[in-house]
Amino acid sequence: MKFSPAATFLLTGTYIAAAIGVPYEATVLDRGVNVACERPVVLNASTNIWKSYSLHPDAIYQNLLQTATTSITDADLKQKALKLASVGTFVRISDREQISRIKEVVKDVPCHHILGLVLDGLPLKKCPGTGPGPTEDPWSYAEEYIDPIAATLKANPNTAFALIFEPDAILDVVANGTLLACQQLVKSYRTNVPYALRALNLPNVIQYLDACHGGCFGWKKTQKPGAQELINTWTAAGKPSQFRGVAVNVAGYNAWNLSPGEKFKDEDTCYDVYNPARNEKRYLQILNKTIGETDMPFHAIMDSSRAGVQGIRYHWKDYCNVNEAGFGPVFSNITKDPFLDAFVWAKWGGESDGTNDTNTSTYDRPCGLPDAFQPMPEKGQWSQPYFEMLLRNWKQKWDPTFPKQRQPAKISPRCG
Ligand SMILES: *[C@@H]1O[C@H](CO)[C@@H](O)[C@H](O)[C@H]1NC(C)=O
Ligand SMILES: *[C@@H]1O[C@H](CO)[C@@H](O)[C@H](O)[C@H]1NC(C)=O
Ligand SMILES: *[C@@H]1O[C@H](CO)[C@@H](O)[C@H](O)[C@H]1NC(C)=O
Ligand SMILES: *[C@@H]1O[C@H](CO)[C@@H](O)[C@H](O)[C@H]1NC(C)=O
Ligand SMILES: *[C@@H]1O[C@H](CO)[C@@H](O)[C@H](O)[C@H]1NC(C)=O
Ligand SMILES: CC(=O)N[C@H]1CO[C@H](CO)[C@@H](O)[C@@H]1O
Repeated sequence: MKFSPAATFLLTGTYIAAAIGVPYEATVLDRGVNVACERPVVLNASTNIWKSYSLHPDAIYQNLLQTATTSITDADLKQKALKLASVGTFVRISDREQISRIKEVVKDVPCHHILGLVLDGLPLKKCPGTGPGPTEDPWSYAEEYIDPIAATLKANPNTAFALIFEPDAILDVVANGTLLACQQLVKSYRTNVPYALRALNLPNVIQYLDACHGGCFGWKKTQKPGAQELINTWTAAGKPSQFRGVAVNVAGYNAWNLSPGEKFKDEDTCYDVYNPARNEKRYLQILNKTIGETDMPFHAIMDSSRAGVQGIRYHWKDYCNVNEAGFGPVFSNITKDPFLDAFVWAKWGGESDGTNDTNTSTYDRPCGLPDAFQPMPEKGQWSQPYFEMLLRNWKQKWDPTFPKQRQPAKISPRCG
């Protein structure tokens, strides 16, 4: 964008820099123009706020993309990469150290954007499986993680925030909650997540509690316990006014409304008798069977960042750097669904889910499965080959609402 010096003066107040001949920089000018709102933001959780706020393209991912795009040698692929230059993304806050990311990305959020944060900081994230397990949290989630985040959000009242609470944590709580080794994990989730919802119930915040994905609570046996855990968490939090509903498929690979649903290796033709939630659209309908009976608000956002290609996993639980995956639809507030508010990107495509290198701290066995892309760097590190694969497999014209869909998503089984 070109600005005359006069415009610079008016819009950014950087006239001193201009007067002494410092070159104009588009980003600097944009920051000057794209300032936060002039008054405190008040989000109405009874409405779909994505109709009035676009997901903000955060500066950290944008910088990663810029570097990655520069390194691409293929001209066509480079062109495609440039199309990501304004893609909206959530920012993951995976631990106490990453809280400082918020200050970094909040600087350039204009008034018509909303900054998305994935809060993924629970001190106990996975059940150890065997042994007695821990008897207390290793550190205080409330004091060391949530309180500083709340302080930062309160210090930016003129910026809108969308929060996703603790992706995938609920799976172990529901699936393994009775195991002795998981007792503290369950206690920790049931204390800490309600605390977070309560502490971050701020006017400039909209809340989505993570509900995992269809592979978690789509099964006949887990549908009710899964939905009930969500309801209990919301209730324990005191039914916060800024609570809007759930987030699904965060950092996942599931389809939105692929029909018939996705099938995995060794499954017979009746596979969706056991788990009818073979796409996230059906999953929301299933959750609503239980949640819809209560007064819990039930709207959703889906992470579509890596949902562009299906049928590439051997097993549903193969979650790590899935090979042949592709970028999915970018941020959209058009969903043609009664529950879904928006498609969002909640994972930075290109960032590793973990590695199969046994010598590292983020080693995870699934990252070495035959359907996982290898080799990959440690969790959270950038992988240029993986990024380029996502890009190659990105069907840009892919319409998330599938206007030409062959049949409407159905919950009824296709056999038996
Ligand atoms: C929030 O939106 C709902 C639904 O549109 C509306 O009924 C309600 O009055 C709004 N609340 C406020 C405080 O504006
Ligand atoms: C919502 O979608 C419409 C249609 O694509 C678009 O014009 C509008 O800008 C979107 N709103 C936001 C806040 O992104
Ligand atoms: C959600 O569930 C409730 C309770 O069963 C039902 O009344 C409502 O119609 C459902 N909503 C949708 C959009 O299916
Ligand atoms: C792990 O470290 C050991 C000792 O340094 C080395 O011999 C081995 O090759 C390493 N393994 C991998 C997978 O890098
Ligand atoms: C990780 O994957 C690479 C590529 O498939 C393989 O060569 C290597 O042996 C694997 N490392 C471990 C520790 O399994
Ligand atoms: C640690 C542990 O027992 N994990 C189990 C939790 O539940 C899932 C689903 O039932 C199992 O696959 C895990 O092994």
